[in-house]
Amino acid sequence: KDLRVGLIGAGRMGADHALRLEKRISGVRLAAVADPDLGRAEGVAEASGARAVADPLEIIGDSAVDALVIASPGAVHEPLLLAAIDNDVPVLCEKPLTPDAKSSLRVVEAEEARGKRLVQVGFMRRFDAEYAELKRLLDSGDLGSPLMLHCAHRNAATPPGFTSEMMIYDSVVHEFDTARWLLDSEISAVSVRAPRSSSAAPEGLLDPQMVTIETARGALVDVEIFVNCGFGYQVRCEAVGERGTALIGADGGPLVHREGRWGGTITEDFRDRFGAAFDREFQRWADAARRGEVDRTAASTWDGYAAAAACEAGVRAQAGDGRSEVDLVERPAFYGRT
Ligand code: ISE
Repeated sequence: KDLRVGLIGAGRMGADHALRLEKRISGVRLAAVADPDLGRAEGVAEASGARAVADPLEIIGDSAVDALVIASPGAVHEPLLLAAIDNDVPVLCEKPLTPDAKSSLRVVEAEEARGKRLVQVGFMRRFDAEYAELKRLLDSGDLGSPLMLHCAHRNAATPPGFTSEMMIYDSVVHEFDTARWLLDSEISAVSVRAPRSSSAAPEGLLDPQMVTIETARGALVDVEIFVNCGFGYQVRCEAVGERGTALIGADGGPLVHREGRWGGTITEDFRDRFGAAFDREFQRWADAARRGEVDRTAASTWDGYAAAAACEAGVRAQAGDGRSEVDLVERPAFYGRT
């Protein structure tokens, strides 16, 4: 029996996920789409004949919906997640879990009180083939104990209204999750510094920035976040261990030689660079939900909270004297070991 999925949020991300659910994920059916802009919900729902509503709370707990994908703005995630947990509905929630640590912690506490893992957070890089291979390499010990990660996270350009703080909580949030996941450690402090801004950056945007992540187990992660690099969408990570290094995100694809030139192409946007990762994340999520489980390789509610706490430290560091410690509560046994 197909998993009947309710999609909340019919914007750019939601529309992309609707297509994914309809065309590329097996064992699911898009059963409902909710968006305050009913016209937009109807537009996304049309192809699959799904029900379109304006109020997302109408589809949470609806007997015709088995599971939820939340792709609405982070600011509205908390009440939706709490309603889903209350109704025992499995959820794949696009990052961020919620915009701040305090509200994320409320979701952690609600899920823990429910006593059942229901929520996954959409940190899709965990499902990217290169990141997964890097994680396997690090876990195997082949590189020796990890000491550092060197990361570059480059976007071609940013939408209007993108702020210096968003570069931390909307962009570098991915490195906070991948650092915790790759290095199997919580984050203890975040530093933020910046060179002079690029002349291509919109007025007032601190772009690029250099973020340094200190992990509780003593590793250091440096992240160049550059969101108006102009040339394409590029995400790189080089792990440095005591006995070796491994680099991912070097430009893939065919090496083309023609008319006296050589080179390849660079993806434009995260949806093509990580399209296959989203597909793998969604398929594993749907398969687990049909078994009444969550995909334990995905980011949990705890991971969403820990990323939110690191983002807050990053924004504090950016606004303050450059470095800030991460405030984290004790990790509940319900979420396993660090
Ligand atoms: C966006 O929200 C994402 O999640 C992308 O992965 C990231 O590269 C981009 O900077 C964010 O704005």
